Amino acid sequence: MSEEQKKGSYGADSIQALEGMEHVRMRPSMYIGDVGIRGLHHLVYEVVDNSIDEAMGGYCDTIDVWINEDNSITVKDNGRGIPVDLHKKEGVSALEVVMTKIGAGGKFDKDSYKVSGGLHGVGVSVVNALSENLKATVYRDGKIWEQEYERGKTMYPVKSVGDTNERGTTVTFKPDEKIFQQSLEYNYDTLASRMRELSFLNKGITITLTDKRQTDEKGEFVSETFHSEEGLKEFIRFLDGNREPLIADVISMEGEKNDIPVEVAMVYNTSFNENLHSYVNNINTHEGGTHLSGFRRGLTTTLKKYADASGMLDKLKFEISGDDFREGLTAIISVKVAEPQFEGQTKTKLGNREVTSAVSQAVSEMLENYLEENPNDAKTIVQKVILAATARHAARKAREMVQRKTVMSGGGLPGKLSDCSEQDPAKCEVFLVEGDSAGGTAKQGRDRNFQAILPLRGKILNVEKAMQHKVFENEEIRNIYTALGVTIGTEEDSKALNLEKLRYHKVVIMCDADVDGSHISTLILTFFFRYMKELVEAGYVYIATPPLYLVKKGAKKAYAWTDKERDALNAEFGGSANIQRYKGLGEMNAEQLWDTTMNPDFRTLRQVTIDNGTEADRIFSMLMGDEVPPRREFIEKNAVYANIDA
Ligand code: 0RA
Repeated sequence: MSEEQKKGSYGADSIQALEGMEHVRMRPSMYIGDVGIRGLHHLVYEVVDNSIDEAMGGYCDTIDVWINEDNSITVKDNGRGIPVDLHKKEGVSALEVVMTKIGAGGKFDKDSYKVSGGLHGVGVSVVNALSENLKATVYRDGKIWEQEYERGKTMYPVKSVGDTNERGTTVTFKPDEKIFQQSLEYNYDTLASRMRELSFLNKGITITLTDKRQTDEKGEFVSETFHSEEGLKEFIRFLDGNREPLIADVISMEGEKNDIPVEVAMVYNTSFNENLHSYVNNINTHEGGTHLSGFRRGLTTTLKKYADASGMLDKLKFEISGDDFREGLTAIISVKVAEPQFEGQTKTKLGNREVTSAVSQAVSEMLENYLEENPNDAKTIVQKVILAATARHAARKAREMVQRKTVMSGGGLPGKLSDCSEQDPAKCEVFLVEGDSAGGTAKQGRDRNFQAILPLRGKILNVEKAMQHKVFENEEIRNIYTALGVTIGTEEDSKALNLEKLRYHKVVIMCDADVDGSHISTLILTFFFRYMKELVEAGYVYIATPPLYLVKKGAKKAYAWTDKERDALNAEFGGSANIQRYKGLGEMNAEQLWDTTMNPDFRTLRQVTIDNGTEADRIFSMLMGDEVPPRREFIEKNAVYANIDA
């Protein structure tokens, strides 16, 4: 350490580092996406990703994560430990450079390229900048080293605080309340899903998550350990646990094509849905991209070739489309790309051209082998494809009908829709309301300038269990398409949605606040998730939250959304208030519905987001599948949307 460093005066490089950290604090969203719940959790992923990198290099096999009592987070690994020796160019320890210099992350070892590294590999220094305090402890070369920071500023030079036989890195950080103003509270389930996902994507690593804020029946901290020996194969079994498999095995491959590591696992089930999940460097690429195109191409060409050669298609009177090969398919594609180019609205679409052929080749080889070695499964799959093609043929008419109706604007709106007068979609809302009577109340209560009402009859179709043509033939569902003004895609990709003519930027599901109501919301959400995913991804779907109680005493009157609120109001009114439990929207009059649930000044709308696509998929297949017990338990225990609502 130079004299200058000891005195704490900064060299030119340190000043630059400081400016970088200041920039992160001034524009946090540029680095972590947002400063809400999502961004808060992102900090953990960023730190864990560094340890995952170390594990992928083969230097580490155990990662422990704790949610501490004060909502700070500790991440510990048994890797090599971040180097603490002097970084020549920066004039401070390498640890300090990693922690305080934006983008310093992987500069040390060029040989093992960074393939993980947070949303876009922003690095742990970003977490440091956004933390009230952070402490790094390094176990390396027989010593324990330590350094602390406050809001990214170094508190003291790296110091040795003891001896050790261990190796590794431990980071503890507390997110800064000045930055994360919405909430500082970590959600155990959210972190657990991500840790589970990481363990499937990086087989062999053991990740433990422990919540020091909660204890179980035995008085022990809530904790789970995630470890997968079979990686994606196990991931598929986990995802498809609630579906009936069509073939016994999960088909999988792992290898390298043109220097791109490619892993694929897939299975067919008896459902009618396509579930493709793709990852680049452990990041879920919601918008797909070149690796997904490669998968589709490899799958279609190989299966088509096999089916043609088998003679099974000889009597078929129509063409088989790409969609048909993917009905009832669940697949995961995971690639590692050295310099990923992310595109698209949410920057989760892979752009690197070279990846398409790498994945396509890998998939073709894997499938060719499999089909050859498993002729019975091959036959079952081709039969399923033929069935899908036949149904699609039947669906064509139904789809054309929806299309014709939606293409005509204005005149073709459903009779049941009470539209609003405003024309600008950005200002318009539509409420999907359970039942005609609640629909009537909503119609009276609304502000007709910008709020439209579409009543839906009873339970809408469970699209999870219906073939596509049944979905497009369903009247309630057709009404949703026409009311929203969205058109559906081509035959090649029948579910691709065109949002250009979307008539409302808020689509609000409004159901009773009871088990039946949440079942209906779930049915509607399932439809949106499977058929209008783009709408959800764009953030246009919301859930209304009607109150559970009306608490009245004399002239005093207030609403409560929870039992706790109810009791608090009762106490506030001096006790023995008159308490009315709303069993459904129908029990509210128009004014009450407006005051509590529809008036933008007072209502709470819950925006539906898909934070974790694979988890949402699993939950919908569970909620809407054949197994009744897990569904009942889940619906009764949780608000249905608990796990997909950010
Ligand atoms: C660069 C070089 C070396 C280790 C690491 C980074 C490293 C970073 C993190 C972040 C969390 N855990 C980590 N573990 C290791 C080591 C270079 C060497 O020892 O030769």
